[in-house]
Amino acid sequence: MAQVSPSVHKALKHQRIETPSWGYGNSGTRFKTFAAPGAARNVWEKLEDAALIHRLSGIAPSVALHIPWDWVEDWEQLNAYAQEQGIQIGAINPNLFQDEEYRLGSIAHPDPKVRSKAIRHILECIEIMQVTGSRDLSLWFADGTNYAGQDDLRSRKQRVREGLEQVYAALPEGKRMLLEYKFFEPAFYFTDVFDWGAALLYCQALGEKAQVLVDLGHHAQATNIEAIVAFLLDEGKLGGFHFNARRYADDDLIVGSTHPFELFCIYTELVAAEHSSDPRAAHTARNVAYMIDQSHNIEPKLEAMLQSVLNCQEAYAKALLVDYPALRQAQQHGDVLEAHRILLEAFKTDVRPLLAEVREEMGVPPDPIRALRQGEYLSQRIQRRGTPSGASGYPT
Ligand code: LRH
Ligand code: MN
Ligand code: MN
Repeated sequence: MAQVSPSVHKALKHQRIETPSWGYGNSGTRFKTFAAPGAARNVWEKLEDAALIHRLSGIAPSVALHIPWDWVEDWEQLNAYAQEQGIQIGAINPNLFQDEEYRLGSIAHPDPKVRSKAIRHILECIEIMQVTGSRDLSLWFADGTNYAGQDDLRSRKQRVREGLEQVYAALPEGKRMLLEYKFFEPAFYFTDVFDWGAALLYCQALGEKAQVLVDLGHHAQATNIEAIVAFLLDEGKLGGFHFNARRYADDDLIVGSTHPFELFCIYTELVAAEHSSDPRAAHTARNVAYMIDQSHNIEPKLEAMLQSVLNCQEAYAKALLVDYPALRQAQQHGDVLEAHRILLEAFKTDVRPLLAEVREEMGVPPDPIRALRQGEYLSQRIQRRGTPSGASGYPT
């Protein structure tokens, strides 16, 4: 591999990926949850596991929480515990889908009492963010309808807009609201925030603290996600990612496992925007929240999470190796295949030696997966935790 510039090393050391608390507990599909030996049983153990992934990778220093799955009485205490473990609490995800009242939706529900309950829960999450120091409120609504005629679609749109406005008004300075879209499930006829365009319209109407969250699993198979990323960056509205692999739709398996080229192309859009002369795109790219949203069913949880973090690292490393000036020149000359080959050149580079070097410089194991497998981490957890049965903190 040709000499790599120190700026690539520097960028790799600053890469950040947030892992989700719900990926460390037992979870499954709606068909079955297989109990994983040593899986985390509560939020404390989830934080312990997230901290291990950070110690092994060096680039996963925060963990997202889902409320009330991760409910505790004393948030100061949880925050202090996270810090003791060497990590931070990241995005807060209100849960607006598991309560009886949400049968017909949360903020789009026809009954104003249910809508108020949903808003109260989100406001409670904003208070938690104040204690945990979280920057991002991560909003996903399971709201939708199953049958044509079930509810009035324009009224639902207005209710969502009103609800989001109330939440936005309560967001303190320095906090952001990330709005996640999904084109299907659990409702299959209509979903209230069904795509990036709908999410973007809401966020544009709300103001600059509202941005769109792109979950890779929430798209139809042929969707060009990197194009969505480019559009949102250009509008200053890309707030964050939920990384996973869309082959599995919402079963949320290892990112980059089936579409590594897509993940690389997404990262090239981000790297290009970060270095662009357009201040809005550059600022937006620098503030993107990179988060994983996965919960593994049959594979070992710690290893799957670590693999996901490393896949993002590899995609980012390759994106950093793209010769962007040459790419722009080929594009301007209309040299279709030269431009494409410039991307392929970087994508096909074996970055494993580079990453091993960077990891050594960072003081983390050069091969984190091997370190995880060879260490006592899992056996100690099995001894301490046993094999917790049933799902913990994930809808099945
Ligand atoms: C919904 C979703 C959303 C939830 C998470 C558990 O499919 O992607 O982000 O909060 O899964
Ligand atoms: Mn998600
Ligand atoms: Mn999802």
